[in-house]
Amino acid sequence: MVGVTELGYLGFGVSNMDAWREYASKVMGLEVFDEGEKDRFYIRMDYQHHRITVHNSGTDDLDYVGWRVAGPEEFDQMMRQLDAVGVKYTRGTEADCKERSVLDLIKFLDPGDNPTEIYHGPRIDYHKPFHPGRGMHGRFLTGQQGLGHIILRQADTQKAYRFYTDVLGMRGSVEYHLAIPQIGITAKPIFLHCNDRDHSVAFLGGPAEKRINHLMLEVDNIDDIGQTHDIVRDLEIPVTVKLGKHANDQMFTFYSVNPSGWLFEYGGVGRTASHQSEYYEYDMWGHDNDAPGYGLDLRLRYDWANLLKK
Ligand code: MBD
Ligand code: FE
Repeated sequence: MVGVTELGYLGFGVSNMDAWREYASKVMGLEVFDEGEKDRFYIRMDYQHHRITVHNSGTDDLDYVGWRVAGPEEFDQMMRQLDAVGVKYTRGTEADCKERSVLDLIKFLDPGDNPTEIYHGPRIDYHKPFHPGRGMHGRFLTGQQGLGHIILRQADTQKAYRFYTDVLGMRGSVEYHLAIPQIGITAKPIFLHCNDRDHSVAFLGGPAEKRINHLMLEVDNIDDIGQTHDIVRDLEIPVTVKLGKHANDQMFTFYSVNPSGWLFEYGGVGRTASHQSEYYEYDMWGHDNDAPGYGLDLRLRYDWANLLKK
């Protein structure tokens, strides 16, 4: 049994390419470049040729997710693991590999019908140091921990959990029990890891308009979190979840809306995966809701008014 090793690349489909170029570089501080193709541009976060391809496809959603495996042996074994459970995949052609800048890849749909790719051998441009789209105090934290984490739509979170653990080799569990009194249910989101990043993918459950709820980008310097938050606020970009600290990855983050109407979570200075299951009823602090309607209208933190009632 082999497992994926990192969340390695993403493809976004967007309707407003110019807004995305500005947003990625000037708001989020990412490096943006193109290779003269009219229908796409690339986003860098580190030495990898690109981490994100922004396609002029008009979907305003996640178009595909790329999970890395260590090398050719693991790639072959992963195909056998998919065969064993009857997942139909297509092998990337030479042109597909060139398009993604990888040595080899396969494409298939995950249990939630999210276009998923497994690859090995990303192109690394060590001659081209990462150059942020605006001043940064530190850097994006990627490396062995991949590009960040994503929250994916799944019609059946238990089925998705089984697939990502038993077939893709990830580990994790339900990590929160969050009461939602308005609808009388308890949300039980699942978080999965495949390296030292606390989670690389999570499933909230429940209906969602888009495949992706958010992409989390991690930085290694608290001053970048403050500066990016200032920029977002000054540009009056809606913040959906205010600054706060999660219980699981203990990262100091906030969530704001990107030009496609889904969310970027920006933060860092937390902890790595504990590699043993835990669950929480509350975040550490903060993360109050602000702009509603982006699929994260959850009360995450403890209500300290209870302190006086008891
Ligand atoms: C996360 O990264 C997150 O997005 C939520 C909703 C809860 C815990 C960690
Ligand atoms: Fe998150």
